[in-house]
Amino acid sequence: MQNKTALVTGITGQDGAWLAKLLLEKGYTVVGAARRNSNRNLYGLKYLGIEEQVKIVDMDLLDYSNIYDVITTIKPDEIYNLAAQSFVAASFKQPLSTGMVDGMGVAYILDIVKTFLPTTKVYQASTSELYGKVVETPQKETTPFYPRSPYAVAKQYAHWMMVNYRESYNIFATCGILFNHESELRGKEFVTRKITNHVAKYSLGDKEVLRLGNLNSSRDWGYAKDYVEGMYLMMQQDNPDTFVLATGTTTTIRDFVNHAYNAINIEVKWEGDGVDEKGFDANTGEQLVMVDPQFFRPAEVELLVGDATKAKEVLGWTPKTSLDELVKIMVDHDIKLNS
Ligand code: NAP
Ligand code: G4F
Repeated sequence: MQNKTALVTGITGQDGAWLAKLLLEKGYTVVGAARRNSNRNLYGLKYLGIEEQVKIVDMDLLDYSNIYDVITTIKPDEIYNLAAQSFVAASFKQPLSTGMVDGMGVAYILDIVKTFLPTTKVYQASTSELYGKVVETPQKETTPFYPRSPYAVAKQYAHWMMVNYRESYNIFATCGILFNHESELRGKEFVTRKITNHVAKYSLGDKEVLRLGNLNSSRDWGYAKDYVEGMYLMMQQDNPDTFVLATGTTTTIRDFVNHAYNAINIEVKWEGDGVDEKGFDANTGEQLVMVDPQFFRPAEVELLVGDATKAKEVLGWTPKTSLDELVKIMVDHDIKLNS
């Protein structure tokens, strides 16, 4: 068993909860950092039965002095920086605050570590959104970046600051370039959870039509519980590095809808093109899905599919959960939650 202290930022988010659970199982003392909020959401920690075991501290990535106080008081062995304004669509509406949190927030952490705790290991949540308008498929560690949103641009700054501090100051600054990973703890604004929550409600009698944006974009979706194992393994290495975590399979939004309705034994039949495309229940003819342009983005990332060979060879990491299993976990959970 480990006798280490980990500081996990973004503890109220999806990955924060899953990672905290894993680290507790490994024997870590886990301190979870959350920004002050009038109504703090600890649902994930409660759901995983670990609310009492994680000490929560107030830490806002916008505030250097706050980050300094927390890090120098706790003196963690490992910092997992999962906090971010993580919703790509919102970053087009809030480009500046997204840049401050997702970009500058990481620079603050790195500089505090470099100056006061140079042996503390730092993990940064980099993202497949860095590949954006992809220049190579599948995408791997050496694929050049082409960010397509203020979110991805901010994450690119953070990513290169990690690499720069690693190379300049010998800081253990490791980046996980994670492809989309989902779970029953995913925020309901993200497309997978929006779909599974809608399908769950549909199965319980709420017959509203599901409104979606771009049905053609394609994502490499895995299960968050599997991906936090990869984060932990990256931090157990002797040297800092960058790793892609992905399943290697890509699926369109349209096909994710098919999987989700299949989980409640409905087959979807698609008709029409572009904004006129609609999904119907193949048996009853009832309309299930429509396209709503309000969910289009100013610039889209059309295709992501990752190559996680390096993570497999160096870390021994592979994803364990198939897309069908993931969809079933999410739909079943949302049916329970809405019942
Ligand atoms: P998430 O559920 O949206 O969680 C984000 C967390 O960041 C929340 O706890 C949020 O707190 C916190 N946060 C936001 N602004 C903050 C601030 N100013 N100061 C302190 N905390 C702040 O995201 P996730 O899916 O767990 O993702 C974890 C990380 O991985 C993020 O950095 C994300 O960008 C990155 N990532 C995610 C994926 C994915 O598919 N999930 C893939 C690649 C990379 P509140 O509860 O107060 O909002
Ligand atoms: O679920 P999304 O909002 O996730 P997105 O943009 O891929 O970002 C997520 O994954 C990234 C890793 O690649 C993370 F870095 C990031 O923090 C976040 O976790 O959208 C997925 C796709 C997009 O192409 C979007 O245009 O789904 C498309 N989409 C179609 N209709 C929709 C909708 N997205 C949302 N959120 N809502 C829709 O109605």
